[in-house]
Amino acid sequence: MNNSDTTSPDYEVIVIGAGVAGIYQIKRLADLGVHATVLEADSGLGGTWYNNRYPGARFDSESYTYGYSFSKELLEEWYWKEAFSGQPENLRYLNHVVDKFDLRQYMQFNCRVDAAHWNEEKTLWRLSVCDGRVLTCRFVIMALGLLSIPTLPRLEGMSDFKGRSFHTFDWPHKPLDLSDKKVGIIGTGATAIQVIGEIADKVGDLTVFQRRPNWCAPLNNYEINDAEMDRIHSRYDDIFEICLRTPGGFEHEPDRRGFFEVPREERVAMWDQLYDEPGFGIWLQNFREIFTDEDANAEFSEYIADRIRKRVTDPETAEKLIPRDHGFGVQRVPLETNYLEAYNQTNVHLVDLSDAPLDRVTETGLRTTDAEYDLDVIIYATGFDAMTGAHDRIDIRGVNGQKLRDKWRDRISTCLGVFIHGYPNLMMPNGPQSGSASTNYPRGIETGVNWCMDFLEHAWAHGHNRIEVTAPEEERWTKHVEQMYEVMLMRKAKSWFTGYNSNVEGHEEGTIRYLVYNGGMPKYRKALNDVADAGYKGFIFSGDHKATVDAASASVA
Ligand code: NA7
Repeated sequence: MNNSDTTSPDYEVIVIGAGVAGIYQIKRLADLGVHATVLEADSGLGGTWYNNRYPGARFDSESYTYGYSFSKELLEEWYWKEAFSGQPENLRYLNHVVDKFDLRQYMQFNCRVDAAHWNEEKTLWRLSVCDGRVLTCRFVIMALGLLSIPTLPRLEGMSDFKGRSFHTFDWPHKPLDLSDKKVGIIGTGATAIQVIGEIADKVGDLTVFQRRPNWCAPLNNYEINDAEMDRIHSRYDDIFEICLRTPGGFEHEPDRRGFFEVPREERVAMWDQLYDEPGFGIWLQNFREIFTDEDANAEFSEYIADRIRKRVTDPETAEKLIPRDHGFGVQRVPLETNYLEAYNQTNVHLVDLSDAPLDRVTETGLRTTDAEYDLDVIIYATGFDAMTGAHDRIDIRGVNGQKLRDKWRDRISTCLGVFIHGYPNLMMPNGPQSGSASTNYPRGIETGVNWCMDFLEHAWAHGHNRIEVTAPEEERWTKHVEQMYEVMLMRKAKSWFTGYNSNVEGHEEGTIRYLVYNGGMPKYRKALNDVADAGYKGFIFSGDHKATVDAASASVA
């Protein structure tokens, strides 16, 4: 179908991406009877959980707080098997959701969108798909994922390597036997920390190439039996109610007592308890000063450093695993299983790249400035072009042909992380500067999608075919997001939270990119609601377009 030369678009809404956000987004559109489709670049649904098939890939969120909350029936019939469920089960869950609600009919796979151009005259978007089609729609919804564009190091010789090498995001879908292999892994972020803990005792030999260590804490995963799952089922209302009121969208609530008002022994007793508990409690149930006060952060970081010293047998290795350039929690905290203990195994070696950086990839392995390492497999656990990377890969052009890539080159600006001035009818339920990145992701997604749907229903009910945020309203939000970084210790961190990526031009050290809304979920939701309650003040509506909202026309008119 291609009627792009008429003013009636092929679809009312096109959703780009069939990950966790895209699935819920199309569910809401389908329920309303909106003529919509999802274009997905991969050959299956699931986004992050479709791609990241590396050993050890699993939730850091409690499984039962990660699942969708929109359907009681879905909640009741699904039995999570682990507190922090692994990738295969997570993908099975998402497929179950899609089949249960018959959503596959709206999804088109192997459909990478290469370009999205706004046509002002016809008030529609024209999308170029990799299969050669041009599809038009009134509204485009970007559900592209936060971490969907993997980045490789800029090293010489990468194509010379004769063994197997891949980014963790592209881990082979077919089983890979590493039992007698010499494996090298570059990176010690959240991904590498999961991989290393999982494969250390399953590979012949493992060499970890660490440029900077990362603070981490135990995941403390456990199996959930049916009886426990039944108890969880009975608590779901409470669980989601708590997730709604906590900044991170988890059950973990920050300790609101003043750090220095609580005696040191009491602080330590609390940390001892949190360290042994499952999940992000050690990060998010801690004192709030951990995020804002240098002294409080330093004291707690030293506590975690001691934990590392206790768990890693060789003192020299332990010291190398302790971060010196940032405190605990100012970068995204990886949760681990057996990560530190892996370094006590004789087949696991730590190469500290701060002494001798990587020089190049050779035919037989990796070379640093002072040694050569023979390897059969190289795993690049080197991170992502976070949050804006997937937008940058699409040639998005708004009013007057302005490229989004150019607009965002020096400064990312959005309204609520959802709208961008100059890009009418384009929405991002989980975009940069939205509440999703710093929260339990699906909780942020449901909030974002619900708000977008309310906005669309408002537009359809009033016959508006064009919505655009004003420049001042965008500036108001962007400044607010930027100002919030001022009190956070994380503003100094070299992490994807500040837009740092040494492998992407322009994102290297020294450039801070304000990608994350740091106010927490309740404040973010209030900001969204305030805009809606004010009748979407700060937005320009126009036209008297009558949407093709078949089933919905009665309910929204
Ligand atoms: P991260 O957290 O961005 O980690 C990437 C890691 O790779 C980090 O340790 C980097 O060191 C290292 N890296 C990147 N490039 C190089 C080069 N060229 N040489 C050596 N080391 C390098 O990505 P993850 O995939 O681990 O985690 C991303 C998110 O996924 C995570 O936050 C969760 O939300 C899920 P650096 O620190 O830059 O020195």
